Amino acid sequence: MSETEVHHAWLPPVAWQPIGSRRTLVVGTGPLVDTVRNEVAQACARYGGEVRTGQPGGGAPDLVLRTDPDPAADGDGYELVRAAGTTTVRSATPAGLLYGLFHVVRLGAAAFGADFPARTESPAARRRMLDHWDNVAVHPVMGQVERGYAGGSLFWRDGALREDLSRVHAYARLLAACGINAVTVNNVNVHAAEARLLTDRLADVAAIATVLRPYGIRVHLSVSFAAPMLVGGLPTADPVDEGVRRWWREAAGRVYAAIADFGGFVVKADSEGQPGPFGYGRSHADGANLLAAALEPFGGVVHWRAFVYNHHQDWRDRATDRARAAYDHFVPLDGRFHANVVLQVKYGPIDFQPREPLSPVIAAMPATSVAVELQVTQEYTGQQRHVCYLAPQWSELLRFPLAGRSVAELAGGGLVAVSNVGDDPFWTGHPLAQANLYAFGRLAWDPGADPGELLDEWISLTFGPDDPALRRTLHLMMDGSWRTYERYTAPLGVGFMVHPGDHYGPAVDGYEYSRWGTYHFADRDGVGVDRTRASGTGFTGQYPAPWSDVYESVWSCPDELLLFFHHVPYGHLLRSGSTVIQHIYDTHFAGAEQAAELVAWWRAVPVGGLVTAELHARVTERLGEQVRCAREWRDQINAYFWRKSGVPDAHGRPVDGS
Ligand code: GCV
Repeated sequence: MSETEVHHAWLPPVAWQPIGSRRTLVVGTGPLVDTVRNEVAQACARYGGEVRTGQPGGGAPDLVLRTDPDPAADGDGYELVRAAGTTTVRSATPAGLLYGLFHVVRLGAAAFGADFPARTESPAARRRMLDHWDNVAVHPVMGQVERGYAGGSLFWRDGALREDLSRVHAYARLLAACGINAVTVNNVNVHAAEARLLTDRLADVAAIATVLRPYGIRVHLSVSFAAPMLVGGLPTADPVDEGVRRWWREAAGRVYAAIADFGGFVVKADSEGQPGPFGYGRSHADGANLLAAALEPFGGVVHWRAFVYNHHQDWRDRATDRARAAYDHFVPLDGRFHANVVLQVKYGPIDFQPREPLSPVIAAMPATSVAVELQVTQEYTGQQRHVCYLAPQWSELLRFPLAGRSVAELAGGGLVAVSNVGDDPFWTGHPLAQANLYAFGRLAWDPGADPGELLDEWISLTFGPDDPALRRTLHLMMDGSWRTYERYTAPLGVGFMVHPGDHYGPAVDGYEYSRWGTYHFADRDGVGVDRTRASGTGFTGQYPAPWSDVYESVWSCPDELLLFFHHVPYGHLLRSGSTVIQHIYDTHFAGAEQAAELVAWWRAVPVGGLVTAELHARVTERLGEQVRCAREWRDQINAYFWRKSGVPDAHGRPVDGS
């Protein structure tokens, strides 16, 4: 594969062979049905099969893809059955047919084997969305893609829309194949050039929408709360100002005139320097409802982010707790948001750490539509240089019974994730990081799906179904990789300890005396943040029963979250039976060793078939960096806590970095 070619990801031509070598009947009309027909026709052109429309002649079809027009129908579901030698997908909407087709692709030859009874599939989340933190103009610090680890943007280059959007077309296919149906095309930090996407550069957004539409994907746009001033020439952005309200209505009207199926706005307000309603003494309900009212006539939604906290904190001030902020700001507003506002809440109360408790906001706003936000881009999980398959973490989070209902059920507003793709030939920098994007889409569709099975599904699609040895190796390398990463980084849920700014690699005190509110409070006696009601910041009180009590007590708090909720002595005995300090040493030795084992496993994988020389070399190069970085984490963390505590390793290993 040359640098200009693009990796096929989970849609290599061979994945289409079972369909492409058979006879398929496609019944239905409309643009999405055309997409289905074209996909099947391309597969048939390659593998000698046949695609028909209308009534069949010349023998029964092997596959029937049928959408029965039902104007009242909504949604993306379908029915799949195999009987009397024919596999049939039936849907009430064209979108359902598209997702049904990709289900048949996933099944491969099994779709055409023994009969199976009818099963209906429909997504748990209506909106399954990827946010791109892509900048139109290259940002002096954050570059073309904020927290992007896979090259440039698929959409934008050096201040302009890319002329060639064929990568966007290929991306749309991949996204539809894993169930994604919404994409935000620019960063939530909206700078000057990006603010204009709403006005004089709207045509750029419309051009992207045209490419994504055939795959059932709607475009959303991140907007600045200050847009009426930045691009509208108004003296204020105050949400109660009639001129401001009119400006947003007209802006929304222009958007829908250009993009009839536009999804809506995403807003980061009063957060990390972005403007918001606080600037006018208004609430976030006032702010969100302003935009919601403008979008309402057109059926659009506002994804309003709950990531609001004081990023000018004084580290001496122990009463201010960043973890509390979203709840304190938003829960009092429950019931005050318009129906088309979706509150977009990061899964944890801090910031996409490898281990955090769930954000209590998710369970605390029954009268508000809530979406949960995950991070596929690996800002804090190895930046696509480390193997870190995140689906086990997401699955754990989505199944968690936060208030008698799982997080997936509470997320009625959908699932959102920050995308990890760029213009890299492998899409994601690390080729194995493609699995995270795939698994996010599949979990957004079915949060109950088993992450290990999703991994196997991804491996079989991406590398072909016929290599059990490769499948075993990749499964071994990836399935436990999130826990491995957790072992060699910040211990027991305390988080951060990353290099300031770029957030890569260890810096134990990197944020300890900073304004960002991400502390660990290690001293000679102990470590951790006291967030109890009894003696700390009271954050545990934001949880519903039983979690408020489970987290409050040092004895019932799960080990993996202990230092998130408690400050304990190094000799504190964990539920596992180990002490905190010994756990730190043990997990860091083990984690770095497990990272090193990845190299041996991968070395045994031969180049050949869909494991091209380029892909093999790229993974090898990334693994080298992972091993180096994991060792660095091990030595810095162990040395730091040895120096603080003076407690030696019980097994006599060197913990001073020697
Ligand atoms: C887009 C973290 C990241 C920022 C990001 C922010 C957010 O703080 O480091 O780069 O900004 O989250 O989610 O808005």
